[in-house]
Amino acid sequence: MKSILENRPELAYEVNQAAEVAGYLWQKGWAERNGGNITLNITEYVDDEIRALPAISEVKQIGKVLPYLKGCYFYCKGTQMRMRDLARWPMANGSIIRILDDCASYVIIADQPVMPTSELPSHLAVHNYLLEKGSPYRASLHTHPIELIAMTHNKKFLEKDVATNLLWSMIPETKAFCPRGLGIIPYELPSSVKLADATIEALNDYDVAMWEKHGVFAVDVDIMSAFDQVDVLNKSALIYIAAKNMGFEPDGMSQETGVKELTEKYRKRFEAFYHTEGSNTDRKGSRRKRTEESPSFLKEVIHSILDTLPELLPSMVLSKPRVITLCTENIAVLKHALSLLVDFL
Ligand code: 2HA
Ligand code: ZN
Repeated sequence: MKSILENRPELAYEVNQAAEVAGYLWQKGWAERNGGNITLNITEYVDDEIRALPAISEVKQIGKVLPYLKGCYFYCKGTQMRMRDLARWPMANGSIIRILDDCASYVIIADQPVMPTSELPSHLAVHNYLLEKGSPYRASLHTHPIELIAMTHNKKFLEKDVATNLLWSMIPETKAFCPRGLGIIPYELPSSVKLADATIEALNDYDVAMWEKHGVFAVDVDIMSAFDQVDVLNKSALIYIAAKNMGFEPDGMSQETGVKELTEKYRKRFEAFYHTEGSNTDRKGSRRKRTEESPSFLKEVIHSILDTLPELLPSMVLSKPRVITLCTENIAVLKHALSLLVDFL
């Protein structure tokens, strides 16, 4: 049988990235049995031929009305499927669905009638929210990272931003690549509406939400970037635990050191990236649309600096920014923040 991925290199690239990430989740021990979920909004890769494909399942209800998903298409991990199997056979352990015009139901269109994850309503609600707020994020990941989950068995790490600040202070990468930190969601039943609603609320302020004693939910432009955010957070947790195992409380980096290192690291990445830009192609030689390697000054430096300013300058009573859109007012705030930074450096 012909796969929907055939002769569609961009769509195949996204789905193969999900397979690659699924393999990492299994290798890291974060995906026991059928643990974890991946959903990708692949609507931008859908052509007229895909739009004309017939349904290969009956119409299924989502259980919610999600108006921003009208006519959208998603790749979803299958219910009860294993990440380690999805890593090798993404289209036998996941499927592509079309949201119908009532915004409340869907059908499976390819390759096989694999029923999507039981967490589909919460994943789709998150995608609906991302589209509603104009976010470029198209991928969502739920997984069970061991050390991060272990931290949520201690009440002190459940307080707002305590875990985030500790994890950021372990290595500069964590703040650079997870600049919005880890939002904590108190325990709720898996698959519950309450958990989905709390996740959406947390995603206002964070890209990664931690479900107490269960796992993380991360969103980003693509699935590899969502994985990277969880990976750097868990790496920090491992460093913290390693220090504790050596019998001491780690010093942690001050926010000031972090800002300097972020700026220097960004400059090096920028220079390296723009010297090698010509080789930014995939294995088949066609140009990639997006790459997680491209440096983002806004994400890696400005977000982090703005997050740091309220702590550096408490007298200014600054609050942490949410998503930065470049309107005149925000540009003025950015300029002000940068002038403070220049003084500070
Ligand atoms: O779908 O991890 O929490 C598998 C899960 C649910
Ligand atoms: Zn789970």
